[in-house]
Amino acid sequence: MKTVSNINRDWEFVHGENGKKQRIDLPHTWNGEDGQDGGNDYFRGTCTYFKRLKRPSFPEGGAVYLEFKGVNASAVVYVNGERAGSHDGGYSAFRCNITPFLKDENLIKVEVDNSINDRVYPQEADFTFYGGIYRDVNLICVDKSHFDLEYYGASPIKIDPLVEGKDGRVTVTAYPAGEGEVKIQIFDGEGNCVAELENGETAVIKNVHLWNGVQDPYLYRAVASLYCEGEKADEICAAFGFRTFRADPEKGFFLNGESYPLRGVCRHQDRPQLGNALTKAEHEEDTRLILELGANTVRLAHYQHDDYFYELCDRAGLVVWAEIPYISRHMKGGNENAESQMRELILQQYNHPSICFWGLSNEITMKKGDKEDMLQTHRRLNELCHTLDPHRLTTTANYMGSSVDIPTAHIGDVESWNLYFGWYCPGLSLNDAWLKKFKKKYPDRAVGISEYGAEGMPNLHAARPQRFDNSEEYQALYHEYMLEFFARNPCLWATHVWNMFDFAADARNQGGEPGRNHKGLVTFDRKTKKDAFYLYKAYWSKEKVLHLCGKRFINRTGRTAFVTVYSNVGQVEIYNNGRLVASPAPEKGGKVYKCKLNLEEKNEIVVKAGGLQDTAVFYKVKRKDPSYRTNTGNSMSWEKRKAKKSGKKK
Ligand code: GCB
Repeated sequence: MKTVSNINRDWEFVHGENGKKQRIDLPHTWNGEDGQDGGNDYFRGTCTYFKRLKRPSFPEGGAVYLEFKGVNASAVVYVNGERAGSHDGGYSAFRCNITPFLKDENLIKVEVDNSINDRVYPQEADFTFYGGIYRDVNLICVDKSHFDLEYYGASPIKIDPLVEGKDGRVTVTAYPAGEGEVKIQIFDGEGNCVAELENGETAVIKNVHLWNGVQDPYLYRAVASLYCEGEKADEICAAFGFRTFRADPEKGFFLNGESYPLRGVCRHQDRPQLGNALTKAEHEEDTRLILELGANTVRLAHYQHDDYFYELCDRAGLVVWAEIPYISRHMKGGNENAESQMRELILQQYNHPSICFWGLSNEITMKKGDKEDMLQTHRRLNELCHTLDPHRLTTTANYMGSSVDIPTAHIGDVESWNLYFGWYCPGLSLNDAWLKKFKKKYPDRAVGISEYGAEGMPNLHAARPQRFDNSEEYQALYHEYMLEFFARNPCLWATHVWNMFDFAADARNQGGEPGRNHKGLVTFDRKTKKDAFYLYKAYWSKEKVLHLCGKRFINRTGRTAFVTVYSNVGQVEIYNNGRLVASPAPEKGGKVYKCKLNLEEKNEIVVKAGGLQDTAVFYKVKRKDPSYRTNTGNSMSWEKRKAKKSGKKK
């Protein structure tokens, strides 16, 4: 029988620049510090990992594999000095058959390279490309007969569930290597066996229980067993779900025949110091926060995320947009890599019911490139997706600085645009104007907003918030507008906030904190929820929300101050120093309440609604608190460059 052992512990790491040796445990990155401190000068080169390994016991004729779940960006694996395998692409899994190289005592060496090149995506983007073996490494021992582990790092079981009326039809194919007989069983969510079938057969499940998004993410499970001479030689299982979906150009997204507007966030995965070297606990915390917000979809940007995250989305009912890092700049020499990353993404994550969309590219028209070659690449990627997966839709995240007519935008089944009007360009109302123009020209295309957002830092504040001030208040105002814009436009098949979390982008320097993109609704360390977080929560969550904004904006100047409250529990009352000062009428979808307050020396604000209460204290001060203003502004290159580009094209 197959055994899978995690071998994360006890590696030796040798830094490629300073030659420093270190005993480490995986997951690991060498850019945890220099990739987050700004300056765009983090080490991109080759570092080496070593691991001593005793020969594992495995049956005669069997095989031993090393399974790497994520190594950024290219890896060459050696066993006892002999090359056992290699891989290009920092976000997908790969395996090496190391059987022929094994001795009693073995030295595994992995050369990991995240240096600049023109072959492996991503090379240019607004995030840090942390080098390292930053996901799990497993040692897998299999019998002579086993399920195949040599096909693009894929799970050797493929599940195709379809819904027909009230029933589910599921075809399950397992891929044995070697001889044996495959038996497949299907279990429902309660653990009852509901079907038994032969390999490649289709089972009908009467009155199937659908996977119905966040409201009922019901999962089935398929188990394939491989028998050889009456003994079980291998077993593989995977969860799956039955659902139908479509994106209508006028009415938006439908899940299982019902309108289900996709409203959610994009996620970058990294954390302070850890970079991308995460454990399950961090993935679980991110899922909890996304669910707390009330989102029903997540765009897993800009690369393949950890297996476990897709699994969490399956269980949570979050509809996922999964994508490869074909981003910012088309590289003629990168076509093979873009295609192999797409192949791996689909084959490795095929069974997850949460995934409904494969993203072909992100803002790929931002730089001038070989346009025809880029177009061909998109056509090939699109075809590859449909060949490997006839059931899901393809999409693109397009650059707002390009014309709505760019052909790459229209190659996928649906499309989406990264719209930053009100941030990179002045004028929130340009969002409406843009969509109107798009719809006039392309009434039959399903369109969504794959990114929108504004910088917002919990330490920066403004009584009169403005674009580029990086204040928590401007970010909140911006999102107030965007939520109304979506309400006016139910045709949008999906909207994804950029971003759920702040993340590291070593090329940035703004707001007094270099190396960071602050468009998150939650800070990089996941500890602070910005005011905009509660705006979404009030709109989307079923939980009762009453949130008084500006709690961190303690020192106020002038005679009056604006008070903003986000709530979904009905009429709000606002008290200052024990006196009721306002019960404002709701604005903006009934979730936003604002009033102007006469400032006293000390203001103990209490807001009450639906049995909930929230408080803050503001002081009246003579001079603006200088710590509330950014002294670096938006002097960093990425933001400026992008603003300039978007402006130019208009
Ligand atoms: C985008 C990119 C994303 C950036 C974001 C920004 O359109 O797709 O990677 O981080 O803009 O904040 O500028």
